Amino acid sequence: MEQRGCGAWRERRQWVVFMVALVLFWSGASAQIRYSISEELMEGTVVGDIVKDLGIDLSALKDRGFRIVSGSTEPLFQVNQNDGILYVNQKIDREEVCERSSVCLINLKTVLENPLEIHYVAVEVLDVNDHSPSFPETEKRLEMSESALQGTRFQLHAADDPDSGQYSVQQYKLSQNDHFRLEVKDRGDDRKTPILVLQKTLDREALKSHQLILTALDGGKPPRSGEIRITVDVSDVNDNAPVFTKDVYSVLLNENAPLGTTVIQVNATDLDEGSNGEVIYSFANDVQGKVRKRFDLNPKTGEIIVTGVIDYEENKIYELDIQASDKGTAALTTEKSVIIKIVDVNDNAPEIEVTSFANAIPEDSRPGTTVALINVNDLDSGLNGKVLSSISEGVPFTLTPSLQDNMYSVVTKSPLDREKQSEYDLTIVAKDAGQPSLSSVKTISVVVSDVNDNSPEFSLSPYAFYVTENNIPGASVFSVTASDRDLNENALISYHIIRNGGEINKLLSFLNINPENGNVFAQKSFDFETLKTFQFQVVATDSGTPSQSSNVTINVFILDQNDNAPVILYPVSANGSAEGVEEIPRNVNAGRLVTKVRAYDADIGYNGWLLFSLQEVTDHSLFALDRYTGQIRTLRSFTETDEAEHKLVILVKDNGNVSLSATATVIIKVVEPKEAFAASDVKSSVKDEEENSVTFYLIITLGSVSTLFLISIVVLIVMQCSKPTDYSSKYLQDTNNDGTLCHSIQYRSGDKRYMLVGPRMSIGSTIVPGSNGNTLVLPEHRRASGEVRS
Ligand SMILES: *[C@@H]1O[C@H](CO)[C@@H](O)[C@H](O)[C@H]1NC(C)=O
Ligand SMILES: *[C@@H]1O[C@H](CO)[C@@H](O)[C@H](O)[C@H]1NC(C)=O
Ligand SMILES: *[C@@H]1O[C@H](CO)[C@@H](O)[C@H](O)[C@H]1NC(C)=O
Ligand SMILES: *[C@H]1O[C@@H](CO)[C@H](O)[C@@H](O)[C@@H]1NC(C)=O
Repeated sequence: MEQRGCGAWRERRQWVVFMVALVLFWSGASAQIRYSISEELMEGTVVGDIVKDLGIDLSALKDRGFRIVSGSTEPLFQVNQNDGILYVNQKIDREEVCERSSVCLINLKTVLENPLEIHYVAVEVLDVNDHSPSFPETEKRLEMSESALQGTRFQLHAADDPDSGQYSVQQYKLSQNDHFRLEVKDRGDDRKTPILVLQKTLDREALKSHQLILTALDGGKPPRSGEIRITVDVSDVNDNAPVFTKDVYSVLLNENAPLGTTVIQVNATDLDEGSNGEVIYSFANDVQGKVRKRFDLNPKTGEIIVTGVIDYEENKIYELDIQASDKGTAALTTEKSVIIKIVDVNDNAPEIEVTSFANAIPEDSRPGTTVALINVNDLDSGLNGKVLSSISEGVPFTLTPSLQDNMYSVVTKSPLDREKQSEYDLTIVAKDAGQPSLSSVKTISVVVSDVNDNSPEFSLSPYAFYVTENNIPGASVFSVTASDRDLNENALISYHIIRNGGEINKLLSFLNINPENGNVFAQKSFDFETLKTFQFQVVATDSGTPSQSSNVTINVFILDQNDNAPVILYPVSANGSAEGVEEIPRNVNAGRLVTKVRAYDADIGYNGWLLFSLQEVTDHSLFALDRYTGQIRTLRSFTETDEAEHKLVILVKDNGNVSLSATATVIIKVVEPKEAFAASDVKSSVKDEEENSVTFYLIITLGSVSTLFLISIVVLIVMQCSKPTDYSSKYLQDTNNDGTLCHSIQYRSGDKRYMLVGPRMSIGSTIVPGSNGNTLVLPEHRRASGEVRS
């Protein structure tokens, strides 16, 4: 710099010298000359040829002494004594010598002695641009609010330049920027003050500080400059509202979310600084209380948490208006909606409601009859609310969906029968399609009401009753019962006997039936000997409308009682008593048939089974009576000593429980062989005639008895077949070896025991009362005494 400066000055020296203007002022006593030099000339630089200019003889210099009067010890100028040239003795700084005066003149006084001659020389020091403008500081920090208005001014320190005139500060320049421009206030006196003017408002958020460089320039050519770095810090003003980071806040939340669940976190940012940029969150004023009960907003973090029960069924969507405010003194606020969509969870079981219900349905209802209407509801939505309803299996009911949503009818699907099942518990299950699915169950009881669809049923069909003859007139002989599977009056039975005219009607006229209980009364005693069996029908009618009835055939079998005593058929005397006289030849051999007592008993079975015995006899060694046949035979031949007449009293006894008997008296006369023979011929022919008529009579009796027996067998078989299990029946092969009954069949029915008596193998007997069999009613305890009887 100095080198360069030195070179510059050397160049300029010529130019300075060249520029010396010689002004000579001539006055009376002295002349004045004036030189102009630039400041800062090098030591020894020639100012001017002062001697010549003053018109002094050069030779006089040494002789007379020529000097410059100067007060200072170090004079600025010197005169060369040899050639009279004025030169610069030391570097002259104009600013030092003249300070800020506009014309810097240094007045020199030269003295030439002998004679004293005083000359005045003025040297004008001309300014040179040797200083750059400078600012008092190199850096400057300014603070400006971003709210500062356009045109705001800010005065800066002026730059200083010691040079004067045109070399002083002439202009300022501001570095390129958008916001500021420079204004310069000229106060004259070479003093120019720069003023920073805001030409475009500041935005701290855009740029927090602005770096400017202010340059001051002087008027030199080239100009010299000085700089100051200006930093403008923009101070914050709460001019930015918080901004939410998302345009839309939308979130799904499961219902029944536990308390404290974070739903969403909202986030708003504020570009401002400090408290102007500190954001707090809150619910907007229009958020209802019921929403505030369920959600809470953390004012600092913006988290929305669950604080209440979230029920999809109550509210499917929440729209919360949220505010974000900063903490500036005039707080700015932004609102945003947060949409919380509640997701349905399958938390509601379907509900079954029976809206109408017929609690009794007639059993004759046709399939498809509606029994109940049910309404199935599920508060959930979607699959969680989609309900499948079903009815329990195995019942004759089904569910049919109705036109209305969620409505079902319970209808019958097949015919009902109250008698099979009178009540149904229908279990209706409603199940939703959620995962896991929920279901509910409802049971309804359906009662099947009775319809008169069953006719009465007799306990037996046909009935067979065994009635002992000689019953007490007016007493109940037997009873029939019928049952009806229906209910109440449909099952209330009344009985009556069918009387449809004809012969049987006469018989039936003495039979009555109690319409309520089916007891049958006979107004008359039965007589086995006149009527052995008959049949009639009883109708049972229920009281339903229309009523139903059914009939049953009743077979009545009259049982014999031992009410007939044996009747002696032979011998019979003229006056009707059982007496007879037999004559036999004296010479008969032993074993000769004398006669045969014949008897008849109208009863049957044991009651009619006759046994013969000798009640009285004159000589036991002579005659024997066959117990079964009544034949009287000789035991031995007669001897001379035997009497001629013998009397035999024969007891004929039936086998009834209380047996009845008759007696016959036979007088046997022993005659001489010849007359006896003749007599016996006559007798036998008479006897044959008698025998023939008896035989005929017996055939008829036997025929009817066998018919009755056959009927009895058939009836018993039918009874056996129709009720095989109810009776502990068993056939017992009775090998009763008392010699009277060869085979009999005992049949047990209830507490009665029936005995079928088979034909007896009685050789040669004329009257075989039990030969066609009969049915005897033997009470159980009679068995032992039965044996005794024979
Ligand atoms: C909010 O958003 C800003 C800017 O995106 C981010 O820096 C900040 O971490 C977010 N705050 C939260 C709590 O997410
Ligand atoms: C008895 O019942 C039968 C069928 O069970 C019927 O055919 C008959 O006509 C009935 N008799 C009377 C008299 O009602
Ligand atoms: C048989 O007689 C006894 C008493 O002698 C009597 O108790 C019983 O009932 C009678 N049995 C019949 C079937 O008549
Ligand atoms: C018939 O009657 C009985 C009594 O009833 C007599 O005892 C018999 O002698 C009498 N007989 C004759 C043949 O008359």
